[in-house]
Amino acid sequence: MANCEFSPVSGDKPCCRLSRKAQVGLGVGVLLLLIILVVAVVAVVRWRSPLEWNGEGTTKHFSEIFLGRCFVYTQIIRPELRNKDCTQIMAAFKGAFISKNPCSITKEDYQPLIQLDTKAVPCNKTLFWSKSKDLAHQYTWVHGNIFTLEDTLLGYIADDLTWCGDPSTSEVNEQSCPHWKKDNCPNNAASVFWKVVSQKFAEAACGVVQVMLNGSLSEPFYRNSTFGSVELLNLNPRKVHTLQAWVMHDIGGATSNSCSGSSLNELKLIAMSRNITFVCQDNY
Ligand code: JS2
Repeated sequence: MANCEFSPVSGDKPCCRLSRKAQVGLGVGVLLLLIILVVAVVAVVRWRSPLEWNGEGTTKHFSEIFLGRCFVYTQIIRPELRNKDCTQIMAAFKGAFISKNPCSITKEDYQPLIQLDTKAVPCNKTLFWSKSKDLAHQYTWVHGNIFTLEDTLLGYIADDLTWCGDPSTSEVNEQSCPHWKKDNCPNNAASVFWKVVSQKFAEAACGVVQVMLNGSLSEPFYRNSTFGSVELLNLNPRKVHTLQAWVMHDIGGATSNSCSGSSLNELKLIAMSRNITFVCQDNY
């Protein structure tokens, strides 16, 4: 308690000197208050700033690129899609990952977007690929009447882009995004997107479907690839009667594998087990 003493000489009002114990208590209280204040400020700063990851951040000017590609695709490449609302498509795309934990994205998060992409590829015109992206795209660019996933609206818009969000903000995270391996984050926004659209692309395929494989690799076909683990297993045998593999070799490169190799034989067995006829051609 404070000891109150009246000083007759100065006529001052009674002045209260805190007891030693009260002074220590007050000091500890002030110190605790300061610590709580500092912790609160740090927490707010950290809460407000995006999480840091090992992968590259969202592609710069993401929204502008997204909208630009959407308009090019719907107004020039596929004018029959001119009535598609690119702003609505981008809102549905962002709605899948903005303000969410970037390592807990689900297939359901992308369903509103998938429902906006209704154009299916004509029968006999689907081209899958694995470790042969550039050649596959050169082929479809030249031939025009056969389509990879990246020749469809969503694949065309998203190809080679990086994106992720953060629980603390409604903006994309441009500083960093989770790396599926280094951050042990398989359910990141981009990986889940490609699995979802690859599955839908395969489910919609019909007639004879093609896959371009890289014969300069020791294993042109491997089960854990997106083609091997998602698309091949989501082909509908009631719609797809034949899978045609094109094993392509780098010109002047190693010819380490071909239709007669064990890797292609594994693919053949999987196709046949799903009642899909398998045909293979070297260097189609
Ligand atoms: C990250 C991307 C991108 O049949 C093809 C395509 O339809 C594709 O969707 O899936 C197959 C290729 O995947 P796969 O067999 O694992 O081969 P890869 O050469 O290792 O290509 C991996 C890319 C798969 C998904 N993906 N991922 N960033 O821009 C991108 N574009 C695609 N298609």
